[in-house]
Amino acid sequence: MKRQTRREFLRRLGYMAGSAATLSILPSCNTTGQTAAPKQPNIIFIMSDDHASHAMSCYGSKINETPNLDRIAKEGMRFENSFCTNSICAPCRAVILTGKYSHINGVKDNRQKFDGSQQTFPKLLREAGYETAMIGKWHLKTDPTGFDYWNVLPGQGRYYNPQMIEMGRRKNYTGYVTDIITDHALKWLKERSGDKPFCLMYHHKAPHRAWEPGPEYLTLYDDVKIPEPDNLFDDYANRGRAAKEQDMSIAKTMNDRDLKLVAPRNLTPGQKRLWDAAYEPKNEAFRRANLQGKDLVRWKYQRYIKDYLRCIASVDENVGRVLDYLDESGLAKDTVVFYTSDQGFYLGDHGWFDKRFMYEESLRMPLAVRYPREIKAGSVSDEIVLNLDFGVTFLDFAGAPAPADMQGESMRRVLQGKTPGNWRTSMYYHYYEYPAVHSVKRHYGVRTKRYKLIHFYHDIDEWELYDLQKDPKEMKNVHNDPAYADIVRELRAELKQLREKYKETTDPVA
Ligand code: SGN
Ligand code: CA
Repeated sequence: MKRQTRREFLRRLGYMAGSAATLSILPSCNTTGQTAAPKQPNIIFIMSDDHASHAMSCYGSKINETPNLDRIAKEGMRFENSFCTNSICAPCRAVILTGKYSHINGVKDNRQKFDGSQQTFPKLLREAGYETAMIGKWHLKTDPTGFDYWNVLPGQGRYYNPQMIEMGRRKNYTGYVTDIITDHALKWLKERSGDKPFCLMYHHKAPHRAWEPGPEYLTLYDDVKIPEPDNLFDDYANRGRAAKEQDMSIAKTMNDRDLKLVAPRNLTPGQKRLWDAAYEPKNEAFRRANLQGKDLVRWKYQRYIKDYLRCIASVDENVGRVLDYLDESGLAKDTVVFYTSDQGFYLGDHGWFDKRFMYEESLRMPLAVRYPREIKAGSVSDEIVLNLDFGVTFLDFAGAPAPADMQGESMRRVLQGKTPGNWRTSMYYHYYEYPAVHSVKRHYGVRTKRYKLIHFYHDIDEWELYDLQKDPKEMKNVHNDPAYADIVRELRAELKQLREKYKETTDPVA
């Protein structure tokens, strides 16, 4: 598809917002003229970095529109209760690759290296006859294994003029990372030999900190005020030390680079001209205004959220290019497309950015899956699904048995609208990276559809309980409220059982 101008993009957003498109519900069996379902469908696993579901219009975002990402949900299934088991980048990716919790796969935090010699789903898919590729953000510190082709960013990678490592060889590119990763993904799709089913992992860096928008979107949202979350000025009353002692607040933690008061260092002269033309007038007005107190926080929130959403606009546009290619090439009907993010993110909620906490905004992973042959268009599931489940699910689509030591469950029957009767009713979480950047204390916990119990440990020993039905924004810890004593008892038992089930032996008060 031809690259669209910002004006075209905005016009399309307006059009999308106004039209209630009627979508046909495709039957899971073949309709006349359709070819037979392939034994092994192709898989495209699209993952962005730090994209919170409340910044996706199919999840009811009040702050942006994501028409292309929404297509996946509208033509497939959207998950209301998709969670990660450890809300940080490398650990989440290691869980996805292995189908095993962090304490088993060895990557508990962003500092540990992934042992690529262990069993992973790409290796198993290859054994099952798939061609596999990994393109984009990897962040696991060792070279990818199990892929016929890989081309990844080193570490976090750069937004502008990134370097990429293609099968071990470093190359520099001029341009914007979201476009470049997509160009590589499309090139691979177009050039692969085509005689095997494929699994493509197409992983964006965006919208990770420091939220540097692409050249087309530098002034998107300039003329609007993005609504603030109700708890932008949360004072953490009724909660424990962990929420009070974090270092990820919009008010105190953001620096001049985050706020674009200084330009990125590695722009070409042409990119720098565009950048300065977009930011300098706004920065000059900001400096003149000499804002203080809450007004300053409000300004920082607007600057942050607009840049974050601008990065998402590029992701949305580029995912649209891939979806268009699947349509044009005829691959769409035989390809299962997943869209998710390595975890959620705080969009000013509780006054924060970043992730890590087991609180809702960062525990949630957006998840939409399209496969017209099996998934009813426009369906929504509230079953609890986890990043732990992806590998087993892919193997199920490939018709390959999942090894007994993979800890996830296949989502395939949930996707078909036939959830097994014994599907999980709770999930286990564990975050380890403390002391470290953002100062989020170590914690583990259990979440059911209604409740969440968390134990913060290490240099603290505090329990929190949230009643998500009464308090969806988690503003009041009711752990010590006698009315919840029975719930606490039940959840503690559930937590113990989950820790045993997943062979979690980490001493919680070590
Ligand atoms: C960097 C960011 C942090 C972020 C971590 C982990 N700082 O250190 O804000 O929490 O990555 O993110 S930055 O100033 O370098 O952007 S993760 O998604 O890779 O886990
Ligand atoms: Ca991330």
